[in-house]
Amino acid sequence: MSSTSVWEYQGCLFPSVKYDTASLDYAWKEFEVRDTDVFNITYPKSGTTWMQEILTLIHSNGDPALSHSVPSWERVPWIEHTSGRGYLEHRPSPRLISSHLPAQLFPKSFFTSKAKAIYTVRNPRDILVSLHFFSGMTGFLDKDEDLDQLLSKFLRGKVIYGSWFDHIKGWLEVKDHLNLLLLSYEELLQDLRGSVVRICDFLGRQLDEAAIDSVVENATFKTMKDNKMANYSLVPKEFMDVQKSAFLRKGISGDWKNHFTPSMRESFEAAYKEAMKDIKVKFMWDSCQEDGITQR
Ligand code: PPS
Repeated sequence: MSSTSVWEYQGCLFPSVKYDTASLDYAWKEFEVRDTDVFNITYPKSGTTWMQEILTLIHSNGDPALSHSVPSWERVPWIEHTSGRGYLEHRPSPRLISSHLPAQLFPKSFFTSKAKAIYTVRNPRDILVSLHFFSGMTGFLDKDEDLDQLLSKFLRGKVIYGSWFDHIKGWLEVKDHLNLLLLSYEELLQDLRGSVVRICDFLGRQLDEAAIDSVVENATFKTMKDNKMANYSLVPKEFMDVQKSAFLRKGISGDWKNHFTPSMRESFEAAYKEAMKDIKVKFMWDSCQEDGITQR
């Protein structure tokens, strides 16, 4: 597929499928955030689908019926998709909403609301590997490139949703003025139950032990991989071919070590060090290149 598969809106690249100027304008300028809304914000490949599952399960008190009968993208839809308005405008509260948007293109009304948001971050090295396999299984992203070429685009921000560095910095800059919980994919991996409890506390949801157990059980990699409402096997093959690469592919941290060459490591480390030098938050992958976040 040629590079025309992505297009630019306000300086940021978007896939040509599921997005257009009207949908991005709607999300940014028209969408009316309610104080009861709960947002699942991520840069792509950082754990969006995982959080969609966790939020659905928390909101149904651990009952997996909804997450096993309605696709994840309908349960916790993306505001910026062309289908966003239709799914969300008349949905009763509380709405669960996903978004990959950078802070500067996020609904303006969010910043004056009391809505809650969870921003899930992931080691960008693993995001890059995940994105590479994802690009290979979709019919709407460039796939004629090796990981090295994707790395070069990633470091220049010439990938969908723009620069990871800008995304992170943009959200970290505003987080203290918002109802925002910062979580990492690696924390979810390390302690799923503890993370679910943290999310419940943040959302003010009181689930009993059995309900929490059910959230955890139904949000494991294995359960989600077998759940056709979460594994994207329902999507037509021309858009996502799970035979080429499963959407829930490996579900681990540190896979980048199996794919980065020494020269890729070197260029990534140099770019990361420079771009992140003023960042106050210390990510655990910065010290052991594996795990979640700690605040400095
Ligand atoms: S997307 O396309 O942006 O919505 O993708 P996203 O859901 O953000 O990220 C996909 C990666 O998340 C992994 N994933 C999980 N890992 C562990 N446990 C669970 N339950 C889980 N659910 C999704 C998924 O496998 C993708 O990562 P990779 O590294 O490709 O396996």
